Amino acid sequence: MTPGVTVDPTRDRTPQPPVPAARERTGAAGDPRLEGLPTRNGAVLSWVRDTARLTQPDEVVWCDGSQAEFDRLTALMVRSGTLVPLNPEKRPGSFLARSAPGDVARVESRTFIASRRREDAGPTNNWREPEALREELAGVFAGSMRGRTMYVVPFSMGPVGGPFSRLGVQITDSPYVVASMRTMTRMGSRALAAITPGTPFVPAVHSVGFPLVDAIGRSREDVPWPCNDLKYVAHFPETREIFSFGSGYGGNALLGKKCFALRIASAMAREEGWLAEHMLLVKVTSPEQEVFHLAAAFPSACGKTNLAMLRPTLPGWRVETIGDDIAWMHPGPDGRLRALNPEAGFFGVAPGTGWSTNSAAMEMLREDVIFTNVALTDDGDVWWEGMTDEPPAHLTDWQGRDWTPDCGRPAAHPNARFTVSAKRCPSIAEEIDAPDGVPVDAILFGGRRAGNVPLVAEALDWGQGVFMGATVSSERTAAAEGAVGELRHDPFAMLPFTGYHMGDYFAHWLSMRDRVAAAGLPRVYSVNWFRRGGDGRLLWPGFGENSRVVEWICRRLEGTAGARHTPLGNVPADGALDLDGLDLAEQDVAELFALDPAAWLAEVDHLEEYFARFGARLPDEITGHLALLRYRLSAGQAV
Ligand code: OXD
Ligand code: MN
Repeated sequence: MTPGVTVDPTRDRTPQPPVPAARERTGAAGDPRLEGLPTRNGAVLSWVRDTARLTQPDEVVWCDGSQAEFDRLTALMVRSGTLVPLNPEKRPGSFLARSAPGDVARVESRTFIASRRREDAGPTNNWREPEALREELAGVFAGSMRGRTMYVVPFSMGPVGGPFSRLGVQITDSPYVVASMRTMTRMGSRALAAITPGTPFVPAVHSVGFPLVDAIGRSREDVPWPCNDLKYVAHFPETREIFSFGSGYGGNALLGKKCFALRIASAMAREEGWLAEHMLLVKVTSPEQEVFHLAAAFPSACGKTNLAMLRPTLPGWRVETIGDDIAWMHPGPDGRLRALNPEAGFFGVAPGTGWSTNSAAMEMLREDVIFTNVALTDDGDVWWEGMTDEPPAHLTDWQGRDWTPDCGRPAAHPNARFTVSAKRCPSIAEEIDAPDGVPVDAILFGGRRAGNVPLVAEALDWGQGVFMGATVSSERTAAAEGAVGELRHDPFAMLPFTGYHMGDYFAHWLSMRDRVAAAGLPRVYSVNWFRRGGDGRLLWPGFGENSRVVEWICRRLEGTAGARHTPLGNVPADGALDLDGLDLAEQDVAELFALDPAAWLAEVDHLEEYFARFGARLPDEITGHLALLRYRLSAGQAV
């Protein structure tokens, strides 16, 4: 299938711009002249021209991904007030951006999946009829870039030219997005050169929706963080296209990330027999120099970056980082499931990241970082809750207001972020650039659960593992809109990121059993670092101590660690989890694995109700696992 060549017929009905479009290099009125343009790919050129005709920018700039281009853009944003340069002695090469207060997180309520049939988007997505949505989008994008520059940003998800890599081109009117895409993807001339005529690419159109000139030519001043109250994050998985309007923030605007690498890629993966997942990826080396690769799915802001950059407290163990958010997993020619991180940088949650919780991340953030919505110190550095135990006496908060520790407001927004190249990470594994990825030995599913879910449990087989993924739920965090703390089902941590029907997604996961040799299938585990005791205290110290759970998993893979059966899967046998040197009461250890059948039976009831939403598309095997769990809980049986 060749995406990106479709010219939306609704665009032709849009009134032609009163101002000349696409001056720079593209000739008058967006008419492409081939000489001087960095590509001769007609599909790219006509799509760029059509988008320029619709959005009516003052000029079009083709991005090459160079340092000089990045420096030009950051200088421009410093002049416009979008970026505050940080003190070069404290934080070299780094900047602070403050977003508009209404543009601080992913907007799930305005995230759309447009498939011809409503049932193909399923009950967990906001469905739109594709032609109606195209028409609506043509309306909002018409003239949306007036007075601005339109940037054309070619990028590759995965190393350019790799067998599992995919290409995209984002059009955007936000220089912040261009600079961030350069960090987060392989962006620029090499990616564009790889999009030869006929090569599929995902076209992604983005506008902050704040034109500087209106339809009758009146101008207005720009603002440091332009955006629009009306937002769309729209996906067309069948034609593999993305449109995003009204937000300049994170996953709404850096379209290679959630939009392409998860929502569109999950639909591609289903068609083509692979998996696009919301997972971190690490390489673990044991004291005996055995290497294991683990992929782990957690809902947003549940400590993925911390696990991805784990510094084990157990002597002799080493964890290297391959990815912190997304893994693409393909059946490899070696009969294994091979995973790659399609991104090239980290867009991590800053609050909660500190020297005592994630020292690798703190080292990574020493230079060349764009921070968004963190607080500014009086000496031109950054601060956020959790960075140090003692807050500074005075700060400028994420909205530019004076802040003191007793003012009753957080200094950084809870979803404040850093954007930094993976190359800056001290624990980065060289395999981040391996075009064919790494073989996956184990997959972990986790959530933020105060009760019920044990510290770790091992699935007996792939089917039970898929059931574990399907039953993930987690207390809500600040990464998306909604009430923080409320429990929500988040199957495979993919609830906001699956580009098609969730029931079909479960079935696709089950089908991987037929695509990967039995011996090559990863083992599956559920983990929960967030269990609380009856008194509300977190029972597990987490962070570096999670290496103890990682050790047990690796020893299970080797076949040397003991386990005992429970209705939820295998948990460590007495003494099999190394707790040496941890000041953990026996009672707390028991509570970490406690299984209250009544509470679990209530959870099974909730799951049954939740799964009923998927109707006939829920695989029988999932229903079977739920029934089996109910039976084992009521019969007081082990697995
Ligand atoms: C993220 C998210 O930004 O999951 O990674 O929300
Ligand atoms: Mn994420």
